[in-house]
Amino acid sequence: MSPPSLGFKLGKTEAYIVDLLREKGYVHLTLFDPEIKDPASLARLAKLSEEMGTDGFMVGGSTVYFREMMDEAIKAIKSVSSLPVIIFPSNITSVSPYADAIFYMSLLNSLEWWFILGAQIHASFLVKEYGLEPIPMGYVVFKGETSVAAVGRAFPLPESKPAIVASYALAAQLLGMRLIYLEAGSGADSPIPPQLIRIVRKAVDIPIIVGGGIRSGEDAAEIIRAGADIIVTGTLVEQAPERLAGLVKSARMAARERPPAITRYTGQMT
Ligand code: 1GP
Repeated sequence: MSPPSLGFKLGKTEAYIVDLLREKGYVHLTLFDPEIKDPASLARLAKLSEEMGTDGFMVGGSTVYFREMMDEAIKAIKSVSSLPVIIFPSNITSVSPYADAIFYMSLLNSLEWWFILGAQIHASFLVKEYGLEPIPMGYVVFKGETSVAAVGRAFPLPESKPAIVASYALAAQLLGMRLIYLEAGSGADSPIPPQLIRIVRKAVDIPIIVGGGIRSGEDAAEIIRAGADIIVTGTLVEQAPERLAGLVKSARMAARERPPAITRYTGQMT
């Protein structure tokens, strides 16, 4: 069956992600926080991550307050890799002209208008001026003891209430967002539980991104089997980059064993 027409043309980075989802059933993104590693280390880790099978990079951090840090980090990654670099913004200071794309995201469970819509309004003309490809995304945060929850004034969603979480994800889809990101927070003790991902999978047909606390191949495989399309790891590459190859391999095998998860772009039903 041919994929349904979307009624609009995807940008280059989003089309690359969708093509990978069609071809191999999942995508792995490596997150770099410019506050944690200097540009030279980032370049080294980016090269290594590409060799180990990552599909692209996200750059951002909850407490990156200086645009220059974003610029230098993105330039360093781009100097060694041609994989796409996507801004993972925490505020308007994250908007750098050197990236390929930006997750144009709304922190749906923030208690503050600024993180839901305010920063997006303030950054809109900047994104246009820089020619960044916006990828509209809903973002929900779990677990209180993380930087993202504190900085984003998030009211963390309860992992034990999947129906509530699914209603946030479905609202994101109905509002026209093309991705939903379930975030445990960088450095979280454990990843988002698979049973929660399964319920969200049933509710939406946009791709699901899962990140935070994913450290092992088994974590990654479980998350993929539960229905995630895109997995993000950050801390693993900062602390034990040699383990990335194994994680990517497990994710690839898990994706091969399951039916294609997304329906919106592939036209296949879960
Ligand atoms: C955080 O989901 C990402 O925004 C990655 O988390 O650093 O725990 O891999 P980790």
